[in-house]
Amino acid sequence: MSQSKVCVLGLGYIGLPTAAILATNGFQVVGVDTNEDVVDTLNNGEVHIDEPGLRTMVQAGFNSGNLQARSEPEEADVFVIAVPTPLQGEEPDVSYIESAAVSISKYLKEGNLVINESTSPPKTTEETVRPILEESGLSAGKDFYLSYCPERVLPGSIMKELTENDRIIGGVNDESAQKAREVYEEFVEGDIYLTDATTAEFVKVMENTYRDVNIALANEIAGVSEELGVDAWEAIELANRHPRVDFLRPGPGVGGHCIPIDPWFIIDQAREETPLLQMSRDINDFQSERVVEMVEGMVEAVKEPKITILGVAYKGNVEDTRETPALSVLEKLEGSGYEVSVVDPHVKDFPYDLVNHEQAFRGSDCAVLLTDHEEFTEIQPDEMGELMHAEKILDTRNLLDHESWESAGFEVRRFGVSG
Ligand code: SAJ
Repeated sequence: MSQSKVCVLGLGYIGLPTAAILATNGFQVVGVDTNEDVVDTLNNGEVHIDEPGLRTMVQAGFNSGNLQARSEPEEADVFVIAVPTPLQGEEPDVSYIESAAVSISKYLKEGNLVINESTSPPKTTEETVRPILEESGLSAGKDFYLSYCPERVLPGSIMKELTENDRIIGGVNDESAQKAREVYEEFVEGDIYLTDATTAEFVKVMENTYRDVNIALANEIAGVSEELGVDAWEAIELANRHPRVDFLRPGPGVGGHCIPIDPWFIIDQAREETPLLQMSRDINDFQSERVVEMVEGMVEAVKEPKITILGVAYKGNVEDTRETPALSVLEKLEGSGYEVSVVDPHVKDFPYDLVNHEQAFRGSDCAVLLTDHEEFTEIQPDEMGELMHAEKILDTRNLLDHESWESAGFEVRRFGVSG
């Protein structure tokens, strides 16, 4: 299948790495994005996504002539849809997938293969993508092939996981699944499993829903631990010694463009069948409230407190702030009349000013660690303590060496450990 021409629609966190990997594994790739800035950035030799190893691979693709960026699709052997599927409220929005399918159908030819990689509500490929493509007069599974193949890469190690992870491919028929396998086996080192399109769509959202429910369980365990006077982190560590137990970790809430979103793709299809998924979403969203309640308890004697926020990215060591729980923490703190100052060494733009450690800690009544960035473990508590009005810190990720902060004179609070 290599030497084929592939058109990748959507040059975001998944589309661009996929285009780059295909271009350095024998395919001629045209990357397409409706955002002119993205196309211009790439054609100027720049890369708009901060992901280890991505820039090198994109530039190798461009330098070899096997990767180009365009704002319109063109005729190809294979089309890959890798566009966003955000939520509108609690409803999945598949309009980006629809417009990608419409733009493909103009160029669709006999023998083509179309692969939808975008996280999709189950049945989207069969009931939304397929009819749009068949408006070309070609029939899916016969004149052209149509499959669904989700990614399962962890932001921060996308380039590695895109090749190493197993892939699930779901075809509208067996031949479509087989045709898609011929593409992925050119670069996937993991195992490739074939099924139908709807099962593959369901598997993807199940995986992230599994994680959301288990994060909610960890958050609930943290609340109970505080009631019991038990250290939740120690209890989870010990429970996970059981060969078949794997508790996740409490935190200030669930961010990112997937985990807080994907459960709604299942809830939306079967609201009455999903009380656990809905309750898990509520539990995880309530965590930001818990942060504010704990901070209020730590600064209750202070008039107009200043709060230092450490980290606004949705998780450690990434720059992405999509759906970050930090935003609701900040809005709630400001709503309570607190002054806030924000530090995040990874994030470039954010609705709040991003300052350096000294500016953030100076005159602060309490620091709150929301994101487990590695850099925060290097903060010197005694230096920061001298700048602060009161030496207090709430570590919602159990990241810091709390003994060294305590010996520097700090009152340290942690999620899952009573005060
Ligand atoms: N979080 C916790 N406690 C934990 C783990 C995570 O509070 O124990 C929080 C994180 O801080 C973050 C959010 O949950 O705010 C999501 O983080 P994550 O690491 O679970 O997920 P993502 O969004 O970076 O990546 C997930 C992965 N899915 C699974 O692990 C099942 C990845 O494999 C998917 O490809 C990705 O979603 C996606 O794009 O779908």
